[in-house]
Formats: sequence, structure tokens, C-alpha cells
Amino acid sequence: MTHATDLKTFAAWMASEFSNKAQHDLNPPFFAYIRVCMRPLPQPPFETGVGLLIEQAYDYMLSQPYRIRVLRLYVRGDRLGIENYTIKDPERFFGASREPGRDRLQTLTAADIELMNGCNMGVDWSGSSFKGSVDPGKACMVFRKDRQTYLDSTFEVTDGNLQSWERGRDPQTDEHVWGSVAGPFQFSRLQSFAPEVIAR
Ligand code: CYC
Repeated sequence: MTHATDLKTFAAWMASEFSNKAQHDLNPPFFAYIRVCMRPLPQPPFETGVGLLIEQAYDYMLSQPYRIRVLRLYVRGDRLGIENYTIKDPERFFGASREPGRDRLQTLTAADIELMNGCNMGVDWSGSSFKGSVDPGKACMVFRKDRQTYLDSTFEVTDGNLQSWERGRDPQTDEHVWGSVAGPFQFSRLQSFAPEVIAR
């Protein structure tokens, strides 16, 4: 049975390639066709936890992801958590999450990444899914559309589906500046990388 600190199951569900094709086909103006691919790092540069490379890309521009980061999934007290890291030379890893062999991912070291302060997420077991959200405090700053915003982000993952709702808000007024105005993105799994997960 899965439980609140079941890092292995959480990581196995996250370690997938997802697309929102069905949602996009129903409502193209509000939901771009996006792929999210999270691939286990063969040699994560952390003492504990699971390392994933995450690439988020428009389906028609897979080789040019609009966001590429390293995630550390870990046990955080009586729950789970995610640390987000930027990559210093992101182009070096463009497309690496979908390569059958993990030769390029193998070369990623601690020197290649930098922790994003204020962007940690807490993750709780709901009884049937893991639900995550960015820590409170308006501390995860994103400069976008010429404005300083803070990240308001929640997600839910099951064995096969990922739902995520990310918005940037004005720090003073909480006004919605960027991100979906039509509800969460709904992704379904295209392929699983669960066998590559080593939880420690
Ligand atoms: C931003 N997404 C972010 C940020 C974090 C996450 C920490 C703010 C800092 C940054 O730029 O990295 C975190 N997003 C996550 C995590 C997951 C995730 C851990 C795995 C579940 O998905 N986000 C979506 C939609 C898409 C999107 C598919 C359309 C709205 O879930 C986009 N997220 C998105 C964008 C940004 C962002 C455009 C701002 C990045 C930027 O402007 O540089």
C-alpha cells in the first residue's frame, strides 16, 4: 500500500513522459499541446532522494523546451518534497530526457545545477494520488511578461496521469499575470521510466 513517505511510488509515477493531447484537441485555444518529460538521473548529485531531469516543451518544438530543470524528490519529514534546480548550461541537456540511453544525463554533476530558492514544494498522499504545491510565502519569483511575479503552483499525480496548475501572480495584488485561465493542464502518460528509479 502506498503511503505519505513512499518516495519510490511517487518517483515511479513522476518518472514518465506525459502529454495533454486529449485536452488540447478539445480546447486548443486555452490549452497548448505540451509534453512534460521527467527522466531519472542515472547518477543523481544528491546524497538522498531521486533526481529527475524535467523538460517541458511544446509538442511542435520538442527539441527546444521552454523549461528544463532538475528535480530532487525526497522524504521531507512525514511527507515528501521537491527541490527545483536550474541548469547552468541548459542547451547541453535539450532532448536528453527522451533519449533511450542516458549517456548525456550520465554526465550531469552537482556543478551543473543551482538550487532555486523559495521554490521548494511539499507533497502529500491523498489516499489515491500525490498532491504537491509550492511552499507558501510568495517566495518563488518568476520574471515573466516584463513583470516580477510569484509562483502559485499545484499538481496531482497518479499512476498514469499528471494534472498541474501553474500561475504567476503579482506579489502585491495577487493578480493573475501568466498561466492557465481555464483550469489545470491534464496530462496522460505516453511512456514510463519507472524501472529506472532508484530511491535512496
Ligand atoms: C514555472 N514551474 C515553474 C517554477 C517551478 C515549477 C518551481 C518556477 C521557477 C522556474 O522557472 O523554474 C515547478 N512545474 C514545476 C514542477 C512540475 C511542474 C515541480 C512537475 C509537476 O510542472 N507549467 C505547467 C504547464 C505549463 C507550465 C504545463 C503552462 C502554464 O504545469 C509552465 N511553469 C511554466 C512556466 C513557468 C513555470 C511558463 C515559468 C518559467 C519561466 O518563465 O521561466
